[in-house]
Amino acid sequence: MKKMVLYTLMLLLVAAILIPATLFAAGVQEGGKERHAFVFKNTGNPYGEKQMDGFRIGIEEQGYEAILRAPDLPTAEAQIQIVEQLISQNVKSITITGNDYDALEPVLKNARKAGIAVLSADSAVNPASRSTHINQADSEMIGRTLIQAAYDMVGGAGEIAILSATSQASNQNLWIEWMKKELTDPKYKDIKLVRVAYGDDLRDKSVAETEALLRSYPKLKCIIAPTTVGIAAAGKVITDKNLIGKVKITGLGLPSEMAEYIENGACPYMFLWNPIDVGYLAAYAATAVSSKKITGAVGDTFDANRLGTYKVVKASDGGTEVLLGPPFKFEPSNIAEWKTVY
Ligand code: RAM
Repeated sequence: MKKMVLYTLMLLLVAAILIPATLFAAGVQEGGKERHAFVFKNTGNPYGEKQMDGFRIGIEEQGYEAILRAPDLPTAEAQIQIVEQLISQNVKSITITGNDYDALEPVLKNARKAGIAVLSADSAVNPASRSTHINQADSEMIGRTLIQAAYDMVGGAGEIAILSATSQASNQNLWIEWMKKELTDPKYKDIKLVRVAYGDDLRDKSVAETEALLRSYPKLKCIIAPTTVGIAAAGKVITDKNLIGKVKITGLGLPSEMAEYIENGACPYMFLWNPIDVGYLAAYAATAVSSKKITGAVGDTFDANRLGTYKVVKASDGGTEVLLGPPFKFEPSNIAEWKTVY
């Protein structure tokens, strides 16, 4: 009798160890839910939080579980470690906002070899690393529009500077490339781009870089910051230093963070898309790839629930992408209505 009880206890113990291990190996949690991961550039970026919120909502409404990760600092090395952990957790998909275009390729290829769907969103990784990329808006349009905005703000002549995120961020770098192409138009012969500075999407560094630009270029008339962290930092510096009207700010900013600087005139106008929608669209693209409904090839279509049907198109880097839609202009007349939205 005692032996029977002992055997039963042993069997229960073995079952308790084996059942969760099998579930884990199949990429599901105890509750039976598939897990889909999103990796952003770094923590402490409200834009990234909104993008991840959108991803979580899109994953959860499909009945799955979302894993949201970001390193403390926006480096490729730190993201590689996170991806390695996600591979060993056997998630179904990984969507990454890359801190580097090429450096993540080996680890992302390992993920794909392990059967995990890999996509990028917001800041692309190279085509060999991804099934497709979720692009927030047309990159050429963003770059050209920001130069046109600066031209308009400085009255067609003067020194301008760019305050970017990290020097490796593929989204910012692509926009800057288009800004430079736009500047080759003879229309801009009196506009001088004096420097591209990097605030690394860190608030303090972005403040310090803005101050350094103002010190080095006392005639500076406009700062273009194609990053939500950079533009908010620049808005604060211009406001604190009483330079409103003397140095204009434009770029890509969150209405919630920039309302103050649009209302006080430091930033006459700026642009952005809805970061929640970028994440939400990524959630539907990720599950479409992981469930093998699509491969991420040109012409593939998938349903993104409240956003409608999307088509995979050719990207300028030779890979494919899904385009969310045109960016939106935020200015004094509409900022009040948007500042509570995102
Ligand atoms: C920052 C990030 C992000 C970018 C926005 C505009 O928050 O660098 O990647 O898309 O700005």
